[in-house]
Order: sequence, then C-alpha cells, then structure tokens
Amino acid sequence: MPSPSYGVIFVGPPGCGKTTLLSAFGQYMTLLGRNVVSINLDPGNDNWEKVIQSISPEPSSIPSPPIPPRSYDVRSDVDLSSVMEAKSLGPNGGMVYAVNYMEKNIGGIIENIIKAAEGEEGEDKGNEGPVYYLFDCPGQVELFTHSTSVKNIIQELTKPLHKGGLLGCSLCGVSCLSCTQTTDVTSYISGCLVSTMVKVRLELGCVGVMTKMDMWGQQGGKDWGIKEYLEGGEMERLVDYLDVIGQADLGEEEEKDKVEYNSLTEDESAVRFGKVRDKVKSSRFHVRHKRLTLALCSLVDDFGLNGYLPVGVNDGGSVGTAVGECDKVNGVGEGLGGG
Ligand SMILES: Nc1nc2c(ncn2[C@@H]2O[C@H](COP(=O)(O)OP(=O)(O)OP(=O)(O)O)[C@@H](O)[C@H]2O)c(=O)[nH]1
Ligand SMILES: [Mg+2]
Repeated sequence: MPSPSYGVIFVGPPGCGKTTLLSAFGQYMTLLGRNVVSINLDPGNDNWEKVIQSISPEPSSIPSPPIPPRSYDVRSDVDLSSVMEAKSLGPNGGMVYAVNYMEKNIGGIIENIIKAAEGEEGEDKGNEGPVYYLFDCPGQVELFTHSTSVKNIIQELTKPLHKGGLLGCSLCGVSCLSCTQTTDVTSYISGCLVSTMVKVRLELGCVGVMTKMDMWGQQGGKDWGIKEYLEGGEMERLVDYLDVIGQADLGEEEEKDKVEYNSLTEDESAVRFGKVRDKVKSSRFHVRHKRLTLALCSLVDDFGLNGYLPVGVNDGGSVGTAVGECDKVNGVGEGLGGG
C-alpha cells in the first residue's frame, strides 16, 4: 500500500515551456533532497529523454554515487506516432485517441507509475521521504476544454487512498502562459481566458506561472507594465490598448485613410493617427469588438483566477518561488526539504 504523495502537474498551450519548467522543478527539488519522480503524460513528447538527463545529478554531486532519476513515460504504454499510423489519424485526432486510451487504462498506468517510484529492488533511492511526482501534459487545449479525459485522469491520480485511490496524490496545477504572449493585448486576453478555462476544468488548486521571463522586453511586455501583466487584475483596463487600426470594417473613404496611414512614417503617423483612430473607434466593428472584449475581460476578472508568478528557467530564485507556492497549494509539510 503506497503512502500519500505530492505532485505538480504542468498545463498550458503548446510551446509555453511546460516540459522545460518540469525539468527546472526536478533539478531544484532534487537539490532540496526530495524524492522526485518525473512522469510524462504526453504521448507525443519527443523531448522526454533530454528532460530526464537534465534532472540527473552531476557525477560530482552529493549523494555519491548519483541516484538515477526515477521516471515513467506514458509512451511505453501509448505512443502518438504509433497511434497515428495504426489508426490513420493526424496529430490532433491521434492525441485525442491516445488520451482517451490513457483514461480507459489509467489503473495500469498508475501501477506503472508506482513501480517507477519504487525503483528496482535494492536500489538506493537516496531519500525515503514522501514521493513528489512531476507530471508533464500535452499542450492541446481541446484536451482540457472539449474532453473530460484529462480531468478524469487527474481524478484517479488524486483519489484518496482511504477511498480506494491507488496513488493518493495531493496535486497542484501549474498553469503556464509564455511572456511572449504579451506582445499584443488580444493574445494576452485570449491566453488568460484559456488558462482560466483550464483551471476551472482541472478542479485543482493552481499556481499561474508566466514562463520565459528572460525574454521579457524582447518578445513580451508591450502596452502594459510588467506588474499589470503579472497581476492580471482589472483586465478591463486593457481594452483601451486594443489595436484599433487594421481591425475595423471601414467605409470606402476610411479604407483610403487606413491604406495611407499604413504607409506613413512614424512621425507622420503620429500626427495622422488621431484622425484615423477617431474614425475607426466610432466604426460599428470596433464598438462591438470593444464591447465583446470588455465582457470577456470582466469574466476573467470575476473568477479572480488570473495572476502569474514570473519564472525564467535559468533563474533558480524564480523557480524556487514557484516551488514554494506549489507547496502551499498542495500542503507540503516542512519535513520535505526546503519549500
Ligand atoms: N528563453 C527561454 N526559453 C524557454 C524557457 N522555457 C522554455 N523555453 C523554450 O521554449 C521552447 C518550448 O519549450 P517546451 O518546454 O518544449 O514547451 P512545452 O510547453 O512543453 O511544449 P509542448 O509540449 O509542445 O506543448 C523550447 O525551445 C524551450 O527551450 C525559458 O524560461 N526561457
Ligand atoms: Mg512539452
């Protein structure tokens, strides 16, 4: 009978940095002396081997000899490319099929996770404390919004042992949004909407993380200040920053102005901007678009689920702060190293 365990599950849109963040959490927690087991739940994760290598302690590190990182890769049970070939499906259909398969076979998958956590007989595990699982997820947002498979998988992982659960994992979600998604207001708003929806669907306590913060300023952070993007509150204020030029359905004369506006130099456009902006702002499209955006922003505000911790994977302090927040959410006690 396994003892209760802790875990973090990384979710967010494709390419936002989930797998890289898992690796950073793994390295940080290993240094704290935690009993880390990394779990790949992404049937299409081709970077998994690199992640496991990155979590391996340096040969010179303590304890010595180094403890091999323990892990489970769902691709040993269901692999995206094999599914696509066998079922003649594309990558998205293949992923939906693979995740449905995982849901139906979750009992066997959990047994394999437990075997990975127990390690080989007689193997030195270094730390005998509670197991800390790090779960990597696929990025396709439809898996969370249009299907209940991931939610049901999570329910099985978290089902308490005394209620017949196999793993009894106290789990915290880490909802990632890349700072590169703050280059324009509409991308940021849709990113916040998606992460709110995913948090609601997961039914888990979640920590929001803005990833790739070392890229802030190069690829992110226009219009609003860093504090506002991270706090994510009062989203309605963002509506004033909507890029009105280029979106409106203009009349013939305004279209001419718009073409002219786009070919102006920066100085000329500053003078002309006011005139064109006023026309565009009073266009029917803009008025409706603004009203819709306001409604969406207040929806996110009302749930109060927004807000991000800034994290760059090469900034150990930011990773440590995120680990500490996850510890608070899933109730990690003091005996589990640092935190
Ligand atoms: N500069 C920088 N790049 C990062 C950071 N985190 C991730 N990346 C890069 O972003 C890219 C995507 O990272 P992944 O960790 O694979 O993202 P993912 O969310 O797991 O992607 P999918 O599994 O495809 O959904 C990779 O090239 C990473 O090296 C970061 O903190 N800073
Ligand atoms: Mg990944």
